[in-house]
Amino acid sequence: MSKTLSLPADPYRWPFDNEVALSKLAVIVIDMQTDFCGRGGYVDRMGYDLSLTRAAVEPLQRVLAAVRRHPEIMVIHTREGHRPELVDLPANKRWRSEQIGATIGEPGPCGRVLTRGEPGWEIIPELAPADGEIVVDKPGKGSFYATDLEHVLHTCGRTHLIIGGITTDVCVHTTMREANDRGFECLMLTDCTGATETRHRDAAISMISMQGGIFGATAPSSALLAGLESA
Ligand code: C5J
Repeated sequence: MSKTLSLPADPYRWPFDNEVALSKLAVIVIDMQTDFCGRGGYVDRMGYDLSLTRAAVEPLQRVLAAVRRHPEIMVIHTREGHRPELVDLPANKRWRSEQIGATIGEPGPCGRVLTRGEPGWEIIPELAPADGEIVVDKPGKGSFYATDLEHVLHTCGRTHLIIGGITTDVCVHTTMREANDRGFECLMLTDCTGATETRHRDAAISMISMQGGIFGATAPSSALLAGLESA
């Protein structure tokens, strides 16, 4: 008999179709890179409080430890970053980053800002992908844009997504919206995500529950951990 998951969430018990087999589930950890939560990275250089994006680290460690006990669940990590030649960096994205003092592609304390292969672009060691986990590199905010994520999920029969990472209001939200439009059933883990401003994080979480769950549902990671215990 296949193991299944069902858990209390907001605004409905997740998933909508009562329960999901672990073999149809993917956990997506978004952009837990030094550039978004480490000293000298992109977000730090823009002057934001790193404790807000780092708040997701420990809850995500607990979730990954629990999920890794169930090899049926697929684990996917994403990294935002640009090719060293910057041929995938739109001029307006570069210009905006320059205005705020963290020009993408230029050298900084963690190497070239948001550039593939540089120290700042790496996933932080605390959340390093384990052997066999999938890493998706993306040039934009959404994880589906200009990547093979959708193809991978379809090929591996994954219909339900549990999402965490940073930042809540940007890459996490964009990915959840993209996934929802493609018919994936999504759950965001509220304590496994953080933003550069608390009010933006809170608004992004609250928005998900409008209209009966406009993009899916949200739950604290404790609900997932309890659900996995009884799976
Ligand atoms: C941002 C992200 N905020 N990973 N990227 O620029 O959310």
